[in-house]
Amino acid sequence: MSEVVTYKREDQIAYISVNNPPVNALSLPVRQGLEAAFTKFANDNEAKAAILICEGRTWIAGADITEFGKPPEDPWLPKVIHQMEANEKIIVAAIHGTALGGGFETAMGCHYRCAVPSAKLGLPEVTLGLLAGATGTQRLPRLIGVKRALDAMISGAPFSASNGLEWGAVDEIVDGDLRDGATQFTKKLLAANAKPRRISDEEVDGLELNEHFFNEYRNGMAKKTRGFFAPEQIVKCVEAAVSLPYKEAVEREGELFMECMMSSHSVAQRHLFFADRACAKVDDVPKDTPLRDIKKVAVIGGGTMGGGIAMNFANAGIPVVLKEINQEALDRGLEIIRSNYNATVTKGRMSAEQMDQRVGIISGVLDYDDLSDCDLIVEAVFENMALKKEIFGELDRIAKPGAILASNTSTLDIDEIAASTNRPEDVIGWHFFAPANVMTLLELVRGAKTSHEVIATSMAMAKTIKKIAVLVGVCFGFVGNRIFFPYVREAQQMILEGVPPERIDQVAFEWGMAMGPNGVSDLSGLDVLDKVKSEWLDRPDDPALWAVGTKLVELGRLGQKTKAGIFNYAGRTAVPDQVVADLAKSEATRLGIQQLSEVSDEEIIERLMFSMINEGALILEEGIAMRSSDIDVVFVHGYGMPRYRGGPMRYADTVGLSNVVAAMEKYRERYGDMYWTPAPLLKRLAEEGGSFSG
Ligand code: T1G
Repeated sequence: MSEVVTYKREDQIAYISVNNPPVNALSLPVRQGLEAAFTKFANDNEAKAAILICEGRTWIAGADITEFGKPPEDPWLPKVIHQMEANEKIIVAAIHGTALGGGFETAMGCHYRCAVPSAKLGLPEVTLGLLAGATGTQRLPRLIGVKRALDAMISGAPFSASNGLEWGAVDEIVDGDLRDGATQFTKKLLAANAKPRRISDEEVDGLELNEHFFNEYRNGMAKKTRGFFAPEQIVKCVEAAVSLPYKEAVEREGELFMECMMSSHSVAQRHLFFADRACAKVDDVPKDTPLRDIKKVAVIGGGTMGGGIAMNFANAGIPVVLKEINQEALDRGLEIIRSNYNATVTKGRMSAEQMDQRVGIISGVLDYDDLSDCDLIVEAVFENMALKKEIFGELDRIAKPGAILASNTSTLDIDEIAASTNRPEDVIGWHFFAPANVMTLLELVRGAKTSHEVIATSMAMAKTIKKIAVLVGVCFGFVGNRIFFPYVREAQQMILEGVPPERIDQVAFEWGMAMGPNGVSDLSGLDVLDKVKSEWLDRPDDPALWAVGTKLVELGRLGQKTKAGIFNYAGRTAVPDQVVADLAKSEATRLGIQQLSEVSDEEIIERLMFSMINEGALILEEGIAMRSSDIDVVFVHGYGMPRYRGGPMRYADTVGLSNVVAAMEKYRERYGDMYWTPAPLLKRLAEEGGSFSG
């Protein structure tokens, strides 16, 4: 037996235990251990039943993702699962934590399953651009029905043990000690002379399926899964489950699994799985850096952002004080919060009691002195450096020693803000993304003097409020917005060149972006972008930069909030407007910008994406981002880039850096050096045949 899988018989029951921290992933030693253990079980005549159980915090959480992309090593998981299932003696899975992917497939290879109430089960492979390739696409439909199985595999969302019991994936919920409960359950089965239940022997219940079922299912998922490879392969696997004998269908599943595994989408999503975790690691901040206790938080500014920020802390059970300049503004701010919560309750995603709990720990004040007992103060007023420096001067006066002073600025210099205090080591940027109570991304902006304690505490607190925190350096726009700026620039440049804005957005949407660049500009407000331009002191010397937006702002067309911007808005639907086309044409004439007779979809994507990639390379060279995958995390969590593209830097690797540079040289010919000179890092990596992700 391997040390990661042990076998111990007590009376008639063999306990086979997996112990492979941190999540009992099915690495090669585990698969080898399971194969040996179940061979021993089959030959152990004293053993009448086996319980498969896991040490540590969870049941097997899946195949070992670190092994993907390497040559597969025998025994393959399907082989181990079929060996277990074929056993003549019953095998019971005792589940706690998260039985996910290959872990849940292993549990389905057992004859019976019991679980503690808090356990979760699921097949989230689609989040890695994969499918449940160890017979999961064949077993789950047999266990819980075709529609439910498809929903579970296309969404990748886990379900609870109680749902599992209701649907048939779990046979017994075990209260109290899992091992004891599983033992009782197994003895009950033995007493009833229960036989091995082999799911592969069972037919898929096709009653709910008419001839149109699968195509209707495909149409239903199309908008959400557009351009994404794996979901269609999952549907094909389930079609095979319905139409082919089990063995043939499993072979089909294996073929489609390998196609997913080799896809650029899966490579990108596996990259992001580790990138999401890597960004929490700050190379120069020791793991054992002491953390400050955050018991009470203040938010200055009760606007949309301030209200959303306050909600994050209240949601985590941390008392929040909202500070405004007068009672009317404060009441308005508290009302924003209440209406946000009401909307969530109305959607059934929160109970009224939960809302009351949260609202109950949010209070309002008008004086800075009332913030003197707060451990973290987040300034969230509008983007004006003078105002922010004035506020931080006040905070320096009233805040208790050791209080963390954070600014929600989206672009401005944290060092300059910190210089308005006598405690720059306690100052840091906490850049939330709108809506602040929804978006998972949080850019933490370290100033030159920000202390390790403040950084470590901020990273830990970000996790507490369920944010993905990326630590970035000081520059205009930090990482996210600084990369977003060229994306908007190229979109508006193409509008000036005569490309309809709706075409640009459609191409970006079909590429996978949640929303096109022009729709996003209208959503965040063209006036906001225009204000950013005025604060961007070292912006490119280019009169055409965001000129369409500036012109529209002059006309009072600010975007969605005025029902007209680059598009007109009937509700949230963006409708093209000839006024904008005409305005763009006259601006192009004024600026001497050539109209483009035709633009391919490929050019639209290249100009939108490669301009961002080049900015990302500059950011890396300047040390503003610690690693290229951090830039990917920012873009996937903060700007609606699809995970199956992996983020801008991963996408560059997918395209090939030499191809990116060649395309840039093409645009450099047309537009000159200002925007299309490849960053030195990008050029060097391309010449070396290298990549950003290494
Ligand atoms: N393989 C390898 N390492 C893994 C892993 C996995 N499956 N899951 C987690 N880790 C590492 C992770 O990188 C981190 O490492 C540490 O464990 C703690 O993870 C054949 C093909 C289980 C809900 O997709 O969803 O099975 O950073 O920080 O927040 O059909 O991990 O500490 O060095 O996330 O408590 C399917 C993926 C795989 C589940 C726990 N399974 N994991 O969350 O901790 S594909 C999954 C998770 C598959 C089969 C297919 C979460 C978690 P480090 P963590 P957590």
